[in-house]
Order: sequence, then C-alpha cells, then structure tokens
Amino acid sequence: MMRLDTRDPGFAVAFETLLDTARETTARVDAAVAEIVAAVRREGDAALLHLTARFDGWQPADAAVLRVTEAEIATATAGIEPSLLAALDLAAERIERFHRAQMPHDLEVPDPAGLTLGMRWTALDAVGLYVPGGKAAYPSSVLMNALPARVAGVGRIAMVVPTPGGQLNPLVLAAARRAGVTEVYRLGGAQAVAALAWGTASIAPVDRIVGPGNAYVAEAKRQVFGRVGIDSIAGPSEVVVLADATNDPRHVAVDLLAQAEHDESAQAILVTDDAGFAAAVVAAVEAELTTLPRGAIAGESWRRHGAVILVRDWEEAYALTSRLAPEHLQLMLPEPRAAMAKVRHAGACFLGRYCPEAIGDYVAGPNHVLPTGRTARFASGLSVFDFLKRTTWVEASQAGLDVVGPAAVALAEAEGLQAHGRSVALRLGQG
Ligand code: HSO
Ligand code: ZN
Repeated sequence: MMRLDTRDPGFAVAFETLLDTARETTARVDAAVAEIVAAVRREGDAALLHLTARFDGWQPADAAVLRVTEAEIATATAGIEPSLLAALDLAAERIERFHRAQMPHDLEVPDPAGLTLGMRWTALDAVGLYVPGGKAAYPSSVLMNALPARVAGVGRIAMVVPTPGGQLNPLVLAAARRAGVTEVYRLGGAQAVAALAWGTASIAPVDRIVGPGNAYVAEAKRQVFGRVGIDSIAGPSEVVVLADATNDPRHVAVDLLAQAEHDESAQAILVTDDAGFAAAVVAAVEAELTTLPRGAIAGESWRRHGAVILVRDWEEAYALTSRLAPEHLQLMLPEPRAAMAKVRHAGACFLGRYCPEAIGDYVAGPNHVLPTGRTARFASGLSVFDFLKRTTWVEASQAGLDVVGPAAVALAEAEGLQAHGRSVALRLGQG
C-alpha cells in the first residue's frame, strides 16, 4: 500500500507514479483471436461446435444444443430462494426506473431561414450481451447490461455465456429472464463474440456487443468493432474514498475492501485530512482482511495497488481526485454535494456516510458498468444512450432553400463539386 502526504517534497513524483502504474498486464492474444474470428466467419456453427469442445471442454451434439431453452431456464431457476428472487426483482425495478428517466426526447428546431431541423432517437434492433462463466458471472451485471437495452427499446437481446463445467448459473438465468433477454446461448470466448458479430446459421447477428470478459473476449470485441458497435473495454475496478475523521474507520475500511475483493488488480484509495484517522482505517483494513473469505485477493490488491493520501485541505483532495478520475468516488464528507461539484471527473459518485458503493453495485438504480483506468476523463457509464442512436433530419421549403441555397452553391463551387452546386442551383431556378 502506498502512503502519500501532500506535505512531502516527493509528493508530486509519487502521485505521478500512482497515476501511471499499469495495474493489468494483458497477454497478447490478437493472433489467436484473429484465427478464431476467421474460423467462425468461414465455418459458422461448425466452428462454434469444435471451438466449444476445445476451449470449454464439452462437445455440443449440434448447434441447436447451444441455445438454452425456456424449459431449461425454468428448471435451473426453480430452486432459487424466493427472497433472493425478490432482491433481484427489487434491483431490476430500481435500475429500470432510473434508466427510464434517462430516455431522451426527440428534437425539432425551427430555424430563422424557414427550414425545420430535427433529431430523432431510435433503438438498436439487436444487442449481444457477453456474460463471463463460472464465478466471474455476476447476476447484477446481467441486469445492468440488459435492462438499459430493454428500456431503450431494443427488440432482441442475445446473451452468451460459457459453460465449461456444463453448469449454468441459476441466478444469472433468472436475471436474464427478469431483464428481458430474448435468447441465451451456452457459448463463450472469442468464438461467441464472433458469432454475435457475424452471425451463423443458428445465431442471428447483432448490432452491438456489450458486457465484460477475459482478454480473449476483449480482443475479439476490438476485432469485430466496426462490423458491430462495442461498449468500452473494462479494466480493473477502482474506488476513491474521501473521508474526514468523523467517519467510522471500519466503514471506510470495508468500503475499500469491497473494491479490493473484486480482483488483485483492483485499486482502493483513501484520501483524508487526518493522519490519525488514516492510521485507524489502515488498521481496520488489516483486521477485516483476516476474516474475509476473499481476503487473499483483497489483500493482494490492497498491498499492490492500495493507497492512502493525506491532504492539507479538501480543495487539494478535489484536485487530486479529478486527476485520478476514478470509476467510483465515495464522498463521506459533511457536504458531499458541494464536494461533488468540485470534482470534475468520476464515473459515479456516492454521497454521504450511508452510501457505500455496494449500494450502487446492486440496488441504487444507476448503472454499475463504469469507465475505469482514468477514462472517466472522457467516458461515461453504461446507459440507455448506449442502445440508442440519433438520426438528424432537415425539411426545406422553396422559401427556405431560397435563403440558404446560394451559400451552398458558393461552397460547392469552391470545393469543385459541380453536381452538388447544380442540385441546389436548379431548384433555385438557376441554370
Ligand atoms: N463494482 C463492480 C460491479 C459489481 N460489484 C458487480 C459487485 N457485483 C464494477 O463497478
Ligand atoms: Zn463491486
């Protein structure tokens, strides 16, 4: 864990190191992925069958087996605790409500020249959702990815999930059903991404692919980008907590560990103005680590990437936080809204002492798919906008064309584009 103090002469250099340290070393898998994508394009379903045998260790009898049936979903989800289903439902309702409120309105702009200008929003036709297999499969992430698509009005949501042990995760299926996923396939890796992008005889192609995955999945998404849209490639998760000494050190400690337990590359940073409080949090982190089931992962993350930054005042804290542009920002300060106004870059903010990030991960309503690795400087979390596109339109009358047409003719002539000029000039009664 890094300890930084803005009073130290070496602070600027140390902070730069914190900013620039890459937390993830991704293996180069581009050639292997290119081969897989090419095989799926060339052989379609046949490639999916042999690649699934090779990478997931089971041999589908034919392509029809890849599709998970309604009956299978019903059987798999039958044993789920009703209280767990109720929790999933509460989360889904709240996520839906927040995303519904995001829906934008079409625009119609009358303009002084007498034209009418507009912009219309329409949903994508079909979206693919990648869900990692096994333990990395979070039902909450299924809700967070699928519900915005559903709310935006996407008609087809095709989910792919690898099943190396042959096992489907019941709660993932329940989340998919609740979120309105229309198709589920037992398929993973680069081959699943390729199938969604290019289509096969049994899987119709989609227009955009979202959802987290391993290095192969991320690289496959990069390679099919252009053919389809993709979401941003997520890096390891991170949180910055701004907390003053009036907080309970244990609360702050577990908030930091909630991030750290995601994986060894996750990063949790505490920023505070009180050295005694910082020490108390660090001690509480160590104490909690001894009992956490994922203590080994969280401990590794905390030791390798964790940091405590001691500041002279909160203005300093806001400036440093803006430079960190964290995925998650907890503002455990007396006036969190005033604090939020001063931080320019953060994926999602959690205001006050009673607002741990975990609330946002599951049930608050805003999306938990957020920009990582300082990309909050220019990127935003997943929303309905990822599943909508805009069409602009222009309506012109003869009178309107009379006003703006001559300028278009002049510009067309300057660009040497005769037909452009004539298409306007003829309507103006010239030539
Ligand atoms: N904190 C993660 C999302 C998540 N947490 C899913 C628990 N489940 C990235 O924002
Ligand atoms: Zn989380």
